[in-house]
Amino acid sequence: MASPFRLSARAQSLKPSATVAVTSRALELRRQGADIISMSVGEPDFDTPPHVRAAAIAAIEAGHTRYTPVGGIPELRSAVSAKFRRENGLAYAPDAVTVTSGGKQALFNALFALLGSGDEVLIPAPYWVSYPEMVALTGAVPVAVPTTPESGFQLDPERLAAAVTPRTRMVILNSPGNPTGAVFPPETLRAVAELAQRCGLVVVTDEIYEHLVYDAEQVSIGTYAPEHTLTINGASKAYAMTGWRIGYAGGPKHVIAAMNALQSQSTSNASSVSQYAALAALEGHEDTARFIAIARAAYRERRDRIVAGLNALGLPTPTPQGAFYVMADTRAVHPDELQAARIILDEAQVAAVPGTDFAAPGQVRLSYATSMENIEEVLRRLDRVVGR
Ligand code: AKG
Repeated sequence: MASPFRLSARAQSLKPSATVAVTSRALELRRQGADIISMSVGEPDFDTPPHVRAAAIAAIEAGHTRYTPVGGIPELRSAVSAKFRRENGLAYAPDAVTVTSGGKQALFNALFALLGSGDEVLIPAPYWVSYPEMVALTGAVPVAVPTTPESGFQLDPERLAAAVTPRTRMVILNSPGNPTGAVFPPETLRAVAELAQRCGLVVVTDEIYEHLVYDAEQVSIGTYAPEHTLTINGASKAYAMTGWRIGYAGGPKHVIAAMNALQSQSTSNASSVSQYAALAALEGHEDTARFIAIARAAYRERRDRIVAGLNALGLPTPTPQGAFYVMADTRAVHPDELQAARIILDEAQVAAVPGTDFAAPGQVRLSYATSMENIEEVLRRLDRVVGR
């Protein structure tokens, strides 16, 4: 008899996350004894700062191990509100803020609170793999707005405007961007803000890489069009807290309330212990800023080394201005990026994510959130693959 567990149409149409899939495969191969260097997942290789770890241990000892309010403990919502004001110039009151299990869940809740069947959502491409999948899950339609390596993957606001139709409801921005590392300058953000105001669009801006900028200025688009913007951020990338799963969003109060209603029916609240850890990261922002400065300097050095190394190998790679990814043109390895990533994994034992699900054909994404020794070794291994 056929299994009664027939998957829903929604589950059948959903692609698993390519970034998570490659990372899981690398971990599995490593468990089997293969000498894999993972350049796949976007995860800081630094440990969570000591003042944050200490706060989590203290929270456990103090018994903060129970359900919390759905949108987060009041102290953390106040600290997030203060952070938005201090670091981004954004005025989100504590009740215009919600805390989620990672930035990913903030995005998920926001899209489910705002989108309906047939709505169109503009997403500059290459994009992070999860944006179009989450949009499609809501029944809305993701619409890619291409950018090119030649322009450093900069968004052309006129191209964005040309993609607007009567069904367009939202633009998703991610600057600094994953996978491109592009940082959109103030004039681009101002043009997108004006477009949102003119056409009545929502801007969902994912600013999770805000602190990882090297040669550019990071500006929050919410300062230009506050009434059109929902801002998403989190603890993962800046504070090396990926496993703690703390994200947050600031936006109009009725949207935050709808996101909380969704959360109350799904995860209830982000981990109580992690919330106290994130609180320490935000309240101890001077210590945290010192940690970020050290990490940023290390990432910059690694970026410069890997970009120079890949270009010297004949794998054209633009210099990203932010985040910790490079997009290498791997057509010298194989014209198809899926094959190129497979060859790089099998023959060089380097795990990297093919550009396919980022809408980046011919390219492979490497995360340089790893040691300089690993980067040197990756370049030596790739030399053997490219020079075959
Ligand atoms: C990435 O590797 O692109 C990330 O953002 C982390 C993993 C994920 O996709 O959630």
